[in-house]
Amino acid sequence: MSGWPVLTAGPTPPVQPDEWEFSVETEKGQTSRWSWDEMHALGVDDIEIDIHCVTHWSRLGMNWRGVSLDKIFAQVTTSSDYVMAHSYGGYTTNIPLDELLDGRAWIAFEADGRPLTAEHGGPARLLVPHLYFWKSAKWVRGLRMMEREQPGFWESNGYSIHGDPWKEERYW
Ligand SMILES: Nc1nc2c(c(=O)[nH]1)N[C@H]1C(S)=C(S)[C@@H](COP(=O)(O)O)O[C@H]1N2
Ligand SMILES: [Mo]
Repeated sequence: MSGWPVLTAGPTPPVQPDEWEFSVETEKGQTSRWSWDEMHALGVDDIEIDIHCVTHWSRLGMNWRGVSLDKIFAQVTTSSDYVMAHSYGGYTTNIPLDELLDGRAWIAFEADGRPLTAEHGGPARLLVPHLYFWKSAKWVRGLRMMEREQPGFWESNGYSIHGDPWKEERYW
């Protein structure tokens, strides 16, 4: 897709929709799981947003399609305030739970009217457009609840733990 750079640390993991599974594991070790079809059955939103990468590019007015994290967390009981997102291939990124709620984060499957390509995180990625794009974990496979904030991949490699593009929170 023109004007949309690919930024991946490492190889693109091959993940098929029929083998993709998403899970949320709580601090008590309870795990909820959704298959591709179960995830779609939660209800799909159309989203128009801008994305911002730490390396100074933005892509404005993108159309995405995905399931709101509000729908997922409606089915999860947790008292933790922090989340570690995990991807197929091993990438991780940490996000406070409240940043993922209130219609601000999705499990996204489509961008600009097409299924996400593998290099952009297909079949599914996290989409948290109000934070820097490294929080939008490609090939997302699940979230783990954490009682204390811990750094993910980029957060322990020099980027801000929070990642708000409007506050210029780029580095530790
Ligand atoms: N699994 C995974 N997700 C990832 C990354 C990665 O290396 N692996 N890079 C992050 C970074 S730094 C950015 S800017 C965006 C880039 O997404 P794009 O390649 O679709 O533009 O994905 C984020 N999500
Ligand atoms: Mo990035």
